[in-house]
Amino acid sequence: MKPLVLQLNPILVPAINQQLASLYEVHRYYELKNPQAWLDENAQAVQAVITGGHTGISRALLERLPALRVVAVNGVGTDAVDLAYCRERGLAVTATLGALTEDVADMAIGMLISICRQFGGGDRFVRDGLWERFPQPSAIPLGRRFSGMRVGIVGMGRVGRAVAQRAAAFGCPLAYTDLRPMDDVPHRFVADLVALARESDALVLSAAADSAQGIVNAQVLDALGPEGFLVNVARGRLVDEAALTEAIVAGRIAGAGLDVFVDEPHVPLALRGSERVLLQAHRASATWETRAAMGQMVLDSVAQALSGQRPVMSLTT
Ligand code: 8YV
Repeated sequence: MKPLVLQLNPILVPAINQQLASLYEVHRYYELKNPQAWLDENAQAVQAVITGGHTGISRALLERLPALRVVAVNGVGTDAVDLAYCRERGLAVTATLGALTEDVADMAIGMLISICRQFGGGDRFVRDGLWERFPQPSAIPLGRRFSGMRVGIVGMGRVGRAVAQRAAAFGCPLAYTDLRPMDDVPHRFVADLVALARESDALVLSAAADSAQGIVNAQVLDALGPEGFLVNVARGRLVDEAALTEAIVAGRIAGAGLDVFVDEPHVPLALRGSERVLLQAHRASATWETRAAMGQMVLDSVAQALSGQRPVMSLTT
């Protein structure tokens, strides 16, 4: 009999799904009509869980799965999994470390350039026929130069470093904040986030959200100021979303590029209605290349755990 695997959110690469199906009896929790009834019948037999970084798994569900040997997160964020509990239980929680770094950094820089140069507004101006109605160049406001902008990076992990590498290529002076300065990072460390915001033209959020919550608050946004831009490719909850919405609507910051939100897929209406923001549906890692690499890591982690090995990508065992 094939081992039973419970999948909590979809994998979008068919070849990965085919391999999963050939090796395991895969049940898609998100497609179950009656998840409780399914659990009553099958929970005891589940050996592996596959989930997304944002979805994670609740402690209550973990407690219902006594035979579980691995939670394979198809992502790098493990903030939605109770790692301390899993560690105590000797349960492997794996992540797709390193697989999505380049794509997420590309997205951060892409969004930053887009909000500085108003790609969204420019596209709509042409698409909606406004260029023909208002052909004079003054019909669209001038944008802001990204090259050379002072960029502050919040969270100097893999993604933060990849953002720094890209921003450096655009001639941007860089500074960063994190829990502590890092010996192997050549850029300036600024311990205080308000101070970093004050001396940055753009803040890029690439921090883990395991403990940090609402760190980008009204004070940080005001320090960033009416000429400043914010990009978030990490987690929505790093930002006080109500404060951000107010700052955007009042023009207390210049603009924001947001791939993540507090309560996905819900995005505050005021943000949806603002020309100052560029919105994405949590897609920073959504390329074929990255999702295939992530899927392969998930396959490897499940195989390693179920064959009794410590998964190479385990964060808890
Ligand atoms: C993914 C993420 O969209 O890595 C993460 O933590 O949030 C994202 O890159 C997600 O995990 C896809 O399942």
